[in-house]
Amino acid sequence: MIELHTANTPNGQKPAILLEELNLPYELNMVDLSTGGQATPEFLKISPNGKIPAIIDRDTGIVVFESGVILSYIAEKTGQFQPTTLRGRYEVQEWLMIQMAAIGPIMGQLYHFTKVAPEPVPYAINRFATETRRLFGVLNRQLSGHDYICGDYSIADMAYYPWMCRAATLEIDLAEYSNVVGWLERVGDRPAVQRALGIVAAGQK
Ligand SMILES: N[C@@H](CCC(=O)N[C@@H](CS)C(=O)NCC(=O)O)C(=O)O
Repeated sequence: MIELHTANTPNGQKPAILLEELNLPYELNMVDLSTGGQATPEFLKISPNGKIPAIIDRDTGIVVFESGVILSYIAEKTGQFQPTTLRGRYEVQEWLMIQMAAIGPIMGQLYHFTKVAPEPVPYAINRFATETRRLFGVLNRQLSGHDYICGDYSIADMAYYPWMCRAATLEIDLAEYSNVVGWLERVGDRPAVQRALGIVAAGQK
């Protein structure tokens, strides 16, 4: 049984999507970010960077933090949602790393400067909006001729979806990215994805 410590954010949704896809039993523990639940001494023991999500695998005693690593751990443990070949698995890791290192942080900064910053900073908004659009273009090219990012549906898709589906909130016009639009529909139509987003939003299963 896996304990999932999470919150209703894009990174927090990713492991729930995989667990729902796998139909694995898991215990949902919501961390209240608004009251600093991520910075308590107990939580820092499982996630030293003070960020959700994190898991505790009670079967193995292994604790994992960082959403991309959590997806990789569960995929490796179950042998699902990643390719069976070494090359294929590393292709998934390449795309997962772009999500973790670029899409997440850049869209996170764009959200901050457009929705949270106490004063407008046009240089920052322009920088992060330009880079977000460039990254949407990268994914759009990768999805040309593929239904999913690495061919078959994998943990790479589960990592990108919760971020990419927020394009409208960040005023990213998807008209230029038709492959991304089709992919968003395919992934968003999956019952497990819908269940996961509903569960994390409700804070209960
Ligand atoms: N690279 C990390 C980022 C995690 C992250 O930024 N989590 C945010 C929510 S999406 C968080 O815990 N924020 C609370 C805080 O910064 O205090 C991952 O993907 O797991």
